[in-house]
Amino acid sequence: MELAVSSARVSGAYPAPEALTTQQLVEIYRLMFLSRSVDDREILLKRQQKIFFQISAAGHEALQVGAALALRPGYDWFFPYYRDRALCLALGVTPYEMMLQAVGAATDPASGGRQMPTHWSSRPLHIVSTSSSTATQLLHAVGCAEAGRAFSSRPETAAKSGDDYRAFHDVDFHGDEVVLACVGEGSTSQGEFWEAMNTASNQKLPVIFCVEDNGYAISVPVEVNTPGGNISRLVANFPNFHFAEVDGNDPLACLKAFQAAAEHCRAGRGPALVHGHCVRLYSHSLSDDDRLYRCAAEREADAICDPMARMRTRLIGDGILTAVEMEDLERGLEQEAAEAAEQALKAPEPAVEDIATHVYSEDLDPTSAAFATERPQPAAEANGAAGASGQKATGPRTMADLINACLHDEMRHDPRIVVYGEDVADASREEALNEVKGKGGVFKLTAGLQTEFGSARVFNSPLAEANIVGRAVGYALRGMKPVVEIQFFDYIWPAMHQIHNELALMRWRSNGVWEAPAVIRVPIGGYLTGGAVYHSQSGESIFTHIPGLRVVFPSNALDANGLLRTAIRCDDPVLFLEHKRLYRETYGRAPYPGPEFAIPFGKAKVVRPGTDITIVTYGALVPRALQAAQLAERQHEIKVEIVDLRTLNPYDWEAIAASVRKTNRVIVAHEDMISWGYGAEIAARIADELFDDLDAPVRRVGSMDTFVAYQPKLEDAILPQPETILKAIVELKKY
Ligand SMILES: Cc1ncc(C[n+]2csc(CCOP(=O)(O)OP(=O)(O)O)c2C)c(N)n1
Ligand SMILES: [Mg+2]
Repeated sequence: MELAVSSARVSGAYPAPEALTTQQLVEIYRLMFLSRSVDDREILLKRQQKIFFQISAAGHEALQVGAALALRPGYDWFFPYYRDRALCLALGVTPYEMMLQAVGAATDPASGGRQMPTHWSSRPLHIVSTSSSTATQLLHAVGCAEAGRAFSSRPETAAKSGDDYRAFHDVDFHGDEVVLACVGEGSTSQGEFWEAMNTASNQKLPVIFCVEDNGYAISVPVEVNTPGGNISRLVANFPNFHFAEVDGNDPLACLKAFQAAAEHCRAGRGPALVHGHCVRLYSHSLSDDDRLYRCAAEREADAICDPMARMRTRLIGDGILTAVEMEDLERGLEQEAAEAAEQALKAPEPAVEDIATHVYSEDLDPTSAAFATERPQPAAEANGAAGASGQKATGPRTMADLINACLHDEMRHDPRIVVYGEDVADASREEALNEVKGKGGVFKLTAGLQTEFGSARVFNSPLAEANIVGRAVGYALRGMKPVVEIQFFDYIWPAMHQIHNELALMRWRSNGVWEAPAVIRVPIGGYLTGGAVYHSQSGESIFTHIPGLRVVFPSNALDANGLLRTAIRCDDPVLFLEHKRLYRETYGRAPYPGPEFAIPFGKAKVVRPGTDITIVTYGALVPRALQAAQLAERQHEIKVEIVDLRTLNPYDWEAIAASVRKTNRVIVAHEDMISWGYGAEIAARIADELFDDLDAPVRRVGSMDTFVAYQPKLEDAILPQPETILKAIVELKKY
């Protein structure tokens, strides 16, 4: 009998268990045994210190092969977790490819030696890059399903465009595609599991959640993670779901369960959850020893359930294979795993010079001249544009107006944009819009978008920040452009895990195969008189510390418009910080600059020329520094030059250096706390690289090292004021 992994897959999904051919039955066993063989070979390599980490699928093979064979690689979409070796083998990843990752080879197709073994990724098979974080992938799966639905219902969305990120994103989609998302039972305790269930249920998305329940999360037994010890019972009331609880040691029962789940999803009836009870035959990983926390009897009971033994007995018992044929098959598979390892050990190691490749897009550089259309259009040309209310745009407009106008223009320009977040829609109950004006964001920045572009493109999310960003990752990796809103910077923290470990990392960890170029708009900052602790926070340096994430912080209406356009059209994830106090200030208003106005990232602006002292700043400190500079000139005849950075990552080092070389004195000023703030990095670099140009120490101005208080007197004292900056100017000039 001739057997090969690829032959299992050419026909797409397998038929129902009753209709399986003997070859297909053997193939199921072959895949299971191959998975175990690769695990065992890796364990050997780890003990020989030829690889550096090992985690196995032992005991999960039946469940995983059943899932894979019910679905179609390269057609359906897959969000596995680290234990899904048998799943990935059955989808078409080869043992050699797995071994390449185990040895950390340059040619490891999943990550180029960047990720641990079993952190899967294959674009041709639609296996999306897996992180080590438990349950984050479930929200990506939801966003992926939403993107598939968007492409299917609006196929024109898939069209390419030469002038933005779309040039680099081939889109493929099928109206009946299904998304599989796998997770361990312990990880269902994560909020992201519940947030994913929420949206999948509400939107009837074709997502199959596969809970691989081996009864343990490292050393923590299921009843500690799951009240009552059974996740199926807890989720049973989610609407629109198909639920199945299955013996995860029986591959045919599993295949059947996943086939029924897929049918439910493909028919558009909603998501499914297949809860498979399986066994963890080895310890959690090779770094764990389960004899430290599991009784011998319990471990022995699991060993008896080994799915491999059951399927072997069945194939021999039913006369499908003789004992000798079985023996030949198994030795052949062990040999295959051994040869894959041997080959992989000869593979080239990654080059140190390539370490920084794929932190950001290699295709589209947002600092490039392509984004330098900075000269605003003459007013007459620009007058045709409409903002939220559809009125003609003339005269100076606020930052809020010009951000809103940019969102309108870009949504017209690019059908792949979706806008969602908390309260961003005009009204979720559309019929209300016959009677009322609509909300459009707590700051009205998204006003009128739903009314113009419809509820499929502009909608409210659940009140869950990880949900917002996690889904954005899923949308973006399919080639859509989510432009989402976190309502206040103060509440970005539940999304931090998704931003840090997923959004910003997707491209680098997959060695450039996947990317998630979403835009997150976030109102930030204080000076609100009463904004207090939870509506005044800054903290931009926490995000500039994340490789892969662009961080933008405009100080005026025109910059906000042009930089938001670049953020949306570029191919990197962008955190777009909008200072709430600047939204409607008289300072920095500007006429509408037209629908093609863009400003490249990394280009600072000298907003006030001077010769005596440089102030490097951004955001709400720009108008405050300007006030201080005027006072310094009037009262002390000190001529201050102000450099508005505009983007914080990348930042314009050349502009800083040119100014410091001219003035020889520099203050770095920001609203955020001084200690560990953004200014610390800039000040350190100036001290390091421009030491010979300095006539005085580098001075920093920022807020006190506290949160912002409610009482206006305290707020004034905590945040830097023009007088604070003036004091620093005068002191620095004395050197
Ligand atoms: C967010 C997060 N927290 C903690 C960990 C460390 N960790 C890795 S696996 C694991 C247990 C997962 O158990 P379960 O979900 O049941 O999956 P299993 O390993 O049993 O298949 C933990 C705590 C992690 N990887 N990610
Ligand atoms: Mg578990």
